[in-house]
Amino acid sequence: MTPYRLFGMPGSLYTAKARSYLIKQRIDFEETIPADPDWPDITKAIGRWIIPVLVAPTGEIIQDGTAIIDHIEDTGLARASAYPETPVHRAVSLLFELFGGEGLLRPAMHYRWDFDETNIDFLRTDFVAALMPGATGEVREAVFGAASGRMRKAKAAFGVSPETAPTIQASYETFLALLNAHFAKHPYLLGGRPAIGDYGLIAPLYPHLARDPFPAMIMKTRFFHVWRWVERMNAAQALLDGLWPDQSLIAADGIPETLVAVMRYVADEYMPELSAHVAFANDWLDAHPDLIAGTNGLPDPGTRAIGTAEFEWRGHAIRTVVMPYRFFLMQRVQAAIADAGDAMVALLADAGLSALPTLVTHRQVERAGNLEVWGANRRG
Ligand SMILES: N[C@@H](CCC(=O)N[C@@H](CS)C(=O)NCC(=O)O)C(=O)O
Repeated sequence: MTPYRLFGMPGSLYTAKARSYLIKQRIDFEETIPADPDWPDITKAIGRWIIPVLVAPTGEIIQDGTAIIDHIEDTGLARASAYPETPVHRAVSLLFELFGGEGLLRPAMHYRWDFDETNIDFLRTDFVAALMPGATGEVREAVFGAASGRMRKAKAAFGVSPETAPTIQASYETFLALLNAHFAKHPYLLGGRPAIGDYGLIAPLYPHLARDPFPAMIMKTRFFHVWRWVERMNAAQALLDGLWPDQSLIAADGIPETLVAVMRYVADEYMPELSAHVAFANDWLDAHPDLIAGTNGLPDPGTRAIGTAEFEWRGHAIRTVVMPYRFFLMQRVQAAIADAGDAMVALLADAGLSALPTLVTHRQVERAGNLEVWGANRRG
């Protein structure tokens, strides 16, 4: 049987989430690149150029890291489900899926694109090898110029600027220190095996922050246990290093103080942005009362952003791009928090996240045909 095929790039943030999951589940898959001759037909089928894409042995095409994980879960091929069975672990893990995928874009983009002296030769070779292997001379420069130009624009849209750079660095080092303290005692976020939160966090922490030369040095020289977790997340084996007796999760649905400390960081770093984005989306939805359910409400169904929102982040007024996909991940966290009931109330308060369940967009975000679309129901 043809194995699964994963279309992505070694340096791609979101490819890392799907890849890590497929490796951990020991799925038979081949990874390939956008230069693959099958890629143009795939982009046509999904309506936009976006990675990762998983093509199943049946020919089914699945775009989006979460959708890829859920596809494998649904087929029953997962060795160890990404979704913890106990309610607190499930909610906390989904929180880290959201934060990993969407909350660390400032350091991911800053450390990739603002250290050209150290990074640029690596990035040029890496990008061209995936987009047009063998290209030389002007063609090579043009391929890299187009891709890097787009990404440098995205960097600014996530709030990276000369003014915010020192704060991004300080904040990222605080994050690494907290995570390092946690991983010094726990091989994965919740104990002896990865869950959905680990798969979310690996997205920025491997391809950008552990693989690009400049930030790799920071992680390896100063935050060993985070680096070792990155290594673990790319290995089929558990690599418990004697830290944990077996592949079980922390007993009794418990969340250790080292992880509560990381949750407090998530609250400080990300809640103002999430709140501003929800407020912006609600104004936008109110201004589009005739929006047809099942669409993104925009002329191009592949468009991912609805605008930009300003908010206060660590003493800076910054403006970032609002993408409904984030609300899709946020809704998953909120559903898990609701299911956990009283068990999450004190933990959310302790972590400074009590407002998270109250951030509600007037329509839900759903996914259909590999796209993000607004649901029919008006809420809030
Ligand atoms: N929600 C998507 C996001 C995927 C995504 O943004 N992928 C990036 C690369 S890491 C991309 O394809 N960007 C489009 C571009 O490069 O133009 C997922 O999790 O799969």
